[in-house]
Amino acid sequence: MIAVRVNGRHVTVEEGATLLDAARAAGVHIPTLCHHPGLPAHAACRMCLVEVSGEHDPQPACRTQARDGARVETDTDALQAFRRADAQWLLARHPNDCMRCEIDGACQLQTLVRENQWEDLWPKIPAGTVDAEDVLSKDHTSPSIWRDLSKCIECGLCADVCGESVQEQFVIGFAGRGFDRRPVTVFDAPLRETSCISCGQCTLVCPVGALIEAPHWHEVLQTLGAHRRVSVVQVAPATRVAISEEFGLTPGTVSTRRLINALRQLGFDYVFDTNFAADLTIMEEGSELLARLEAGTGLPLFTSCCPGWVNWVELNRPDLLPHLSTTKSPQQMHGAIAKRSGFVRSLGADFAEGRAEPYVVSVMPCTAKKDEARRPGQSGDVDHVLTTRELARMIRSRGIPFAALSDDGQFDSPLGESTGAAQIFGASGGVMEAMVRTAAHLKGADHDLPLEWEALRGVGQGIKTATIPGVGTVAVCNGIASAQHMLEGEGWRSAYVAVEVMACVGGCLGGGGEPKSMDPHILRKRAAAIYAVDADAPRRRSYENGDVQALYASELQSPNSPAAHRLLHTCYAP
Ligand code: HC0
Ligand code: SF4
Repeated sequence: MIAVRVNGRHVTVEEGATLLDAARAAGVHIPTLCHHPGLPAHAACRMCLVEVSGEHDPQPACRTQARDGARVETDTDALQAFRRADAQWLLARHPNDCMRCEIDGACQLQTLVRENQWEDLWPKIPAGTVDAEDVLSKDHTSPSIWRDLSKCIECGLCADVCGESVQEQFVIGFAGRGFDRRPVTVFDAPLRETSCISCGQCTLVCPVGALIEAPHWHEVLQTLGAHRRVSVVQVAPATRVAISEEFGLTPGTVSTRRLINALRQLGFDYVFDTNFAADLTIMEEGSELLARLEAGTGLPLFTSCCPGWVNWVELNRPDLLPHLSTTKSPQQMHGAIAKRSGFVRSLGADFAEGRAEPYVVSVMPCTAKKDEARRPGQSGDVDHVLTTRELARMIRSRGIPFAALSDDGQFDSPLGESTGAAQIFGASGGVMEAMVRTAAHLKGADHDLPLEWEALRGVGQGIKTATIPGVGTVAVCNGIASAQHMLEGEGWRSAYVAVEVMACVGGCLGGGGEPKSMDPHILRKRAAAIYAVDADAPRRRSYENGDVQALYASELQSPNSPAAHRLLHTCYAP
């Protein structure tokens, strides 16, 4: 262990810890803008400069290893002057339109200015002034991700996460030096024309409003306020856990019922559960797997519910499209059923034939779901997609006291019932585990397969595998980089019968639309919460969902029937 003194406080840290780690362990706050746990330290923002015994110049705490016996000062007059000068440089180039910024209130630069009372440094540009450079810096071409380079503070986190540190997509890099340094795409192309898969990981780490999800929440509020169509909202499995963090609740708090109450207060007429469609996905995708196993073609089957992964295959390996399951994702299935099936007519006049189609909104932990909702052949199933962060913003904008809401909301039914298998979809490996739980049943075999498959669980980047009696070996790629690595060889073709890929590490729980957590252990807490919901669920296999059974009995006949294909399946474009 290393002993350090920070502002006079003794603290011991592990070998290899940085001065920033030591300060945090001592309870001393050092400001940072470009530091993110899990990504390399660039020391680009210079906010974390500290004075260290034995060093002539101030050192960046994020990148300087703690030395035994070192004495560190974090808040001297000289350091404050350095920081103020850096902030002045950043603010001189930053638009002063916080009140109109999508991340107003959640911006780290804004927080830094407020904490230090540096408001006098904001440039005195008249509010509302838009110059040509400002307009040019905006890129709204992607259906999922908006860029505004005028807000960039050059921290480098977007390029790190998109590049070798996590996703290995290399869509964003840095060009230029000194004052001209800026994030760029290849040939400076707009995002829509790049190989961006819309995973949104760059929006998750951006400390300011330079990279954000394409916002839908304004239109959702307007549409709800107009009361022209009956409105329906569905909630993804990962959102109900992570949204708690937006309102100061302990990470891992499950807020499903509180969330249902909040959505009703926002004005949605019907609150449904994406998990219903997740169970349905398992029936369709599981049957598809068994059909492919029988025919001996199209194996391994690749899951298709992650739109970032589907985008990646279309953009990079169209030769693999025949492996993708044709089953729509739960989001899209849910919208299709809410809009076009006779099943929902049991809900009454709001869904009667001949009435205007319901207005369908989904709440997802994912930015690529916005893109998915616009896919050819599926466009119209879902009208607007909100990320978890956008929904939190909407709730705040209406003054709804989320954390104080009673925890007793109930989903509307049908389209509200689900099993534990659907809940675990939100975690990496969950879709595969859910499929395994049902595959034996669909095969007509009454195997006593275990319910829980530990080998398929875990949030660490990489590939997980399990061999399922009667089915074969299945694999889970946790993060798009893991899938890329697997596909570099040819071994996967014979090794596996089915492969789950989630583009974001941790699965949807780590999705690009989730709260911007700075706690490296947060994914584990979210995952533990999801598995606990499953463990407590009265039904834990998708085929046990009574409403799914009723849907087949009343309308779809059986999984993979022609009626099911019309409503629940899709195709892909190379
Ligand atoms: Fe997911 Fe989904 S589990 S992709 O990860 O399959 O976004 O949470 O809603 O559609 O159900 C995301 C999460 C979903 C879908 C489901 C799947
Ligand atoms: Fe890279 Fe994903 Fe951001 Fe696209 S959305 S630029 S692929 S991190």
